[in-house]
Amino acid sequence: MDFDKNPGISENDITDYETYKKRRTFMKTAAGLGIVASTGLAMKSFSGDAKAKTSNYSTTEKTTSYKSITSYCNYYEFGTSKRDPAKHAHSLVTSPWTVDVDGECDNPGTYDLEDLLKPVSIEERIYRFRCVEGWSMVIPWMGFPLADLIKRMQPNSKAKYVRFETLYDPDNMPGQRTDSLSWPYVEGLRMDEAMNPLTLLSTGLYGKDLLNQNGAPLRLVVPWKYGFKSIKSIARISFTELQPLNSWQLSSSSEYGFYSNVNPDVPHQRWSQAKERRVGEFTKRKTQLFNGYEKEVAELYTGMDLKRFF
Ligand SMILES: Nc1nc2c(c(=O)[nH]1)N[C@H]1C(S)=C(S)[C@@H](COP(=O)(O)O)O[C@H]1N2
Ligand SMILES: [Mo]
Repeated sequence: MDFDKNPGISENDITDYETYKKRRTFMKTAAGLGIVASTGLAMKSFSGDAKAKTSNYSTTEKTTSYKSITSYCNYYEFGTSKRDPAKHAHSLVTSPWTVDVDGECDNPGTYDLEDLLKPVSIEERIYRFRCVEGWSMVIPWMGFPLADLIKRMQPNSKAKYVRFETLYDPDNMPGQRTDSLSWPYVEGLRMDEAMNPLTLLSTGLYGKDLLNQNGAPLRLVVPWKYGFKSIKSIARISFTELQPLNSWQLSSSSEYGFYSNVNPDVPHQRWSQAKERRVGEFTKRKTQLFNGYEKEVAELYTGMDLKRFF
């Protein structure tokens, strides 16, 4: 990844979030009055639940526009430039979708996404999101705590880490026919990081199911870590005893570590991490330790030298 000097997107559409909230309120009222027509033909949406609650963990900062979030993306399976995923990710087939669960747990198996999502209630989480390249966004995710799913899989006492894999499908993911990264894309979390209530599995944003370029149909969101930890289009979840190696470590271990906590005091090998540009703004702002989620997550790292465990 390269330091991003200018995301180059102006934020004309600042009212996106207000519009979306109004639509949701309207849908809620309409549902209450029983006037929402059901055609039975529409594709099932995982994230359009008008009843979804906004979480206490949500920031009240101004959200980034839907247009920016869906057009300025990182998804190397579809190319290495920011515009590539929105142009090319339509070739990804996201339905039907299964997730393999394996490793140190009592309930391994191949699960249909619909079955995995049946018992969960989707809520809205407005999180800051910061890429290691130096840009950031505020995104209203639709999702549920990863902890909910982990508990159902019953990890055993050997399970110290959770490892995630993106779908491996070089026929439909052109980037996987190049060596821009090691494939499939892999990420990992320590078990306590995975169980932290901030850690989300997301199915959507702005009340709609994820578009392919944002990681449909299921992606991770870890708001206190650099964006690359938030792995897209998850096809496998494994419980492991050993710390997994992620794709960025495998490609450049001096630049990317396992922890990847947002940390203004630990520069990347090739650039400072002290500041960031919020997409849609011109003046850079100071980057906050743990991306501003210090109160929620600092205790996970007590006693650890975060310069060494970067
Ligand atoms: N499978 C996969 N997941 C991925 C990536 C990727 O290239 N492939 N890029 C990561 C990076 S570097 C970032 S910043 C975020 C970007 O998420 P967004 O495009 O939805 O904003 O996705 C992360 N997840
Ligand atoms: Mo990133």
